Amino acid sequence: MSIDVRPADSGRPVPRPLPDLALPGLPADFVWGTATSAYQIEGAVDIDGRTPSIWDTFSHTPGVIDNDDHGDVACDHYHRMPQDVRLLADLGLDAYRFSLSWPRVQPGGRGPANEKGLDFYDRLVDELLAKGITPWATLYHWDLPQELEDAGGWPERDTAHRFADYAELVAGRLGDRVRHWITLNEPFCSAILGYHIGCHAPGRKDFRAAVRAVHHLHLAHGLAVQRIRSAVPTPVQVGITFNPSQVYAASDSAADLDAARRADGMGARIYLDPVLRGQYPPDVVEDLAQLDVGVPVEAGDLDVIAQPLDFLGINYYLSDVVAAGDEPGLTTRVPQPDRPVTAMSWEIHPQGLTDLLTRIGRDYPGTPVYITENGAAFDDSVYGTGAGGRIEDIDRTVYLAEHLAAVGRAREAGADVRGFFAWSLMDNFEWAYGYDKRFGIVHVDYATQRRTPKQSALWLRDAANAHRGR
Ligand code: IFM
Repeated sequence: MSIDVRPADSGRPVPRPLPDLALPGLPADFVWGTATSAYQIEGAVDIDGRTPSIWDTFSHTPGVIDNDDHGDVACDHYHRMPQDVRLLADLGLDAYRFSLSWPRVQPGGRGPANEKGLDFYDRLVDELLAKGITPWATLYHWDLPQELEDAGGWPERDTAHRFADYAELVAGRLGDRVRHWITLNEPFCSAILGYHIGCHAPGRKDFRAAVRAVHHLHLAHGLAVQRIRSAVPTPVQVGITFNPSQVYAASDSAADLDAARRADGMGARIYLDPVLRGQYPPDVVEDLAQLDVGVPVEAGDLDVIAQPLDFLGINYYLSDVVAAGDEPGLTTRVPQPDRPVTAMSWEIHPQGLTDLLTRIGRDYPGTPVYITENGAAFDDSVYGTGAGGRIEDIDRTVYLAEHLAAVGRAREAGADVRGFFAWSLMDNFEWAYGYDKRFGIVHVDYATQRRTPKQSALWLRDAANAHRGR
């Protein structure tokens, strides 16, 4: 396990100073929040009518997840939700971004809503509002109902229409209280990791299918925006969350510059352009055509996909330096040994976030941005157990402070960034890495389900308060 539990003060290193609470560039009305997703925290996978998603199937496939972990219990949030909302209230942040489990709300992905499933989110929203926390609902954070995958999954156009129906069911029930909606979380991961690389559910390895999935996820988004807007009274805020790569060329050589263009095309512009500009980037379409891969666009699709949005969600963890690969058309990632890394071996590069936000502000003007995820896994040390236990996660605290400072710099350079959600509220099921990688600002002892705010949570609370002038 990546957690080191020691008796209070034994072997405790000399504490490093906490980062400054003053973060230039962040205004008093900046939104401070935390984020989670359904499969990563809820557990209760076969309760109250929920049916399996692709992640239940995938995580129960031997050998695909570290330690063969799965989300059957996770943080047991389904049963501990009121306590978790109290925890959020104690942190005093403005907003909480959660996702809904599609197969909990609409078992099998078709037909009427499962009222018991919707009741859970109904109660969650009420608990949040009662404590003055603004709910931000994400409709899809990767848990496609298994039956829809059996029917072909995201490479099939019909899945987009099924998603629109689901969006309408949820918006119809929660839309009187939820004002902030995110259609999809990181469609790159759903399409490329799920259907091309195969390290995420459903674990397929078929590039053509992955490109079809990209387009149908876009279509699902556009259709869902239309349904949300018709189901929810104004003022409603609807957006989508992408995790675009921030790509740098390893050198100024023509080959490396072209590698960077291609990596940016498939990692960022193939998502941003259709949704925010109503077209696929011509160079990306050309690159795909060279591989004999087509994007399955039908008449009218791009008009649906490019619905006006109220905000763009950006998830940022790392940037990429790339060079031309050994064969034409291939790119290779060039490690940067001078950069420190997290427990995921992800290079820490806050300037990449400034550069990404500045670029989005320049190339896609007019859409406010929220950082809907940023955070880091580190191997935490717990000093003392039980109620007196504490987690001095200075690396995570510094990571968050440096990335908030990077947002401040982007704002000063003109980027319209309005909020920041730390990933994650609590340690949880980190997909193919299971429970060993801890991203939480609240520690979870999985044996007892005890939650303990880490130093990073307390620092975030204090930083938010300092910026609100409290
Ligand atoms: O845990 C994930 C989350 O579900 C989506 N964005 C990245 C996080 C860290 O890998």
